[in-house]
Amino acid sequence: MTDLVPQPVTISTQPGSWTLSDATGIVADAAAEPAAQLLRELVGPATGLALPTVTGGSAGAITFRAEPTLADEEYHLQVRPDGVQIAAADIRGHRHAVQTLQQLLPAEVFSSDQVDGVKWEVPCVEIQDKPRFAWRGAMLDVGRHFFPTEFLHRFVDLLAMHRLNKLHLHLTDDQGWRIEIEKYPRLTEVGAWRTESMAGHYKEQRFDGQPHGGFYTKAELRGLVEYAAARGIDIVPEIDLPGHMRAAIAAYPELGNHPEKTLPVATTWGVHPEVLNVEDSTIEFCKDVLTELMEVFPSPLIHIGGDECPKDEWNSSPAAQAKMAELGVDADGLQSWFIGQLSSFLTEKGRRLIGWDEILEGGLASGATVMSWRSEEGGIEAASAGHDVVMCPHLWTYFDYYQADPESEPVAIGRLTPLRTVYEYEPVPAELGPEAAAHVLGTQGQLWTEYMPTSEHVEYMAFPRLCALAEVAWGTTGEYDDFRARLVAHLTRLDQQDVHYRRLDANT
Ligand code: TNX
Repeated sequence: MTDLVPQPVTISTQPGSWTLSDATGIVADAAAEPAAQLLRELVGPATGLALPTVTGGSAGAITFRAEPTLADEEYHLQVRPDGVQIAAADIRGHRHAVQTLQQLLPAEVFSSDQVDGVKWEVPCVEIQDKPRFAWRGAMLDVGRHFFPTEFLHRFVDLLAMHRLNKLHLHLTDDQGWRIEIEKYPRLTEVGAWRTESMAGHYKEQRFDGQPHGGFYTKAELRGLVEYAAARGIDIVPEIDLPGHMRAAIAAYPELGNHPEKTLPVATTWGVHPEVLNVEDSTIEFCKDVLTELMEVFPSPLIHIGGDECPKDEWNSSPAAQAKMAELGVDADGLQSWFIGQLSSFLTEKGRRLIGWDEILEGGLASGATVMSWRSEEGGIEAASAGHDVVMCPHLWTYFDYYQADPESEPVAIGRLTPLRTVYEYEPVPAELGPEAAAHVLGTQGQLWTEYMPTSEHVEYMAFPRLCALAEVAWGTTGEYDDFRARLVAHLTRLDQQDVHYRRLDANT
């Protein structure tokens, strides 16, 4: 099938076809072998074919070739009656070619069970392709709801299929702490559990009264990192601080501004007033947590959140006021100081800080990358000042918002982000000159999960909007109607994987 998502930069169809069969082998040198292995893993279950390694010149083979003149992530894919040629500078391009080749096969190739009676035929094509942006991602909030590790693996597969390359894992929030930290066991013993689920309607604050919780061990997360890396996906971990820390404060009240009060892990939606205090011991706690986080995640960028930190507790805390006086700053400046401490720490460890756009307030740490969520403004300001930015303004990239008329949809958070809106998003704001525009790394879709209690529901909110975002990030968007027509074919690939996506309707 030549209806691909994301659409490649150029694709030309030629007469004839090639067929994958039990006679097909793979030619790959050691550098391309992981891509060959990925191809076997992707097409093996449905086709039952082993795709053994063969020597160059074998008839009908799939040949991986190194082509150093190609750009980062670029690939050329040529399907001819006598075989498939794949060229790329490195493994990343080779992997993209594998994903594209899988889409060119009949949709049944996406089945996890063997499918008999299908001719695994691919039309002859020539594709030259490379992404526009280096950051093509999705953020999944596992704090508000916990999802099983198996789902994270499946989600990685679905991202890779769309040639996305970043999974930003929001690991902690007021309503749950989801990563094992050996030095602070109560973070998961206490912080990973709450007494009520958040599946109710936020406006009426109705909850179903069910306890909810869970966390990932370091071993599970290391396994996920490795699995994702083999599919070309980097995992960017987030510990959200100094706000959104109620689960941690429930576990260790001494981290908060009212250590005498023991609070439960939050069970309601919204921005909670409880934030970390600014004691040296709390900064040390943050560094200890980041140290263990870095042991699990090799990501050069470490996300420290920084969003929605209400300043009321600091403004009424004698200790925080003393700190502001000592530093000669207001509460925004205090947050900036807090983030700055962690930024220096990460830099010492050879990593860099990334945070939501509130980290701009009170002054941005040098070398920090900004995720611009409240609007495009933060991104424009940061890029103009020479900082890298990931554009994720909520009006286009929030997949926790409704995708159609709320009357006909399951409960979601307030606003509307229909498929077309996502598709029509342009990540580089027109006002940026070329130098600042080069700091726009790319974009990502946000899955805040207050109202996504199950993995199935995450899929419903994510797809097909992530299909649209993938094409925006790849940089090949055109007419919406053309995309929609390709999407109809593409959804049969998701059907084969039993993805619980939202169906298209006459209004989509
Ligand atoms: C704002 S976006 C938040 C999240 C919520 C989301 C709901 C951001 C950095 N913070 O905590 O889940 O709105 O749409």
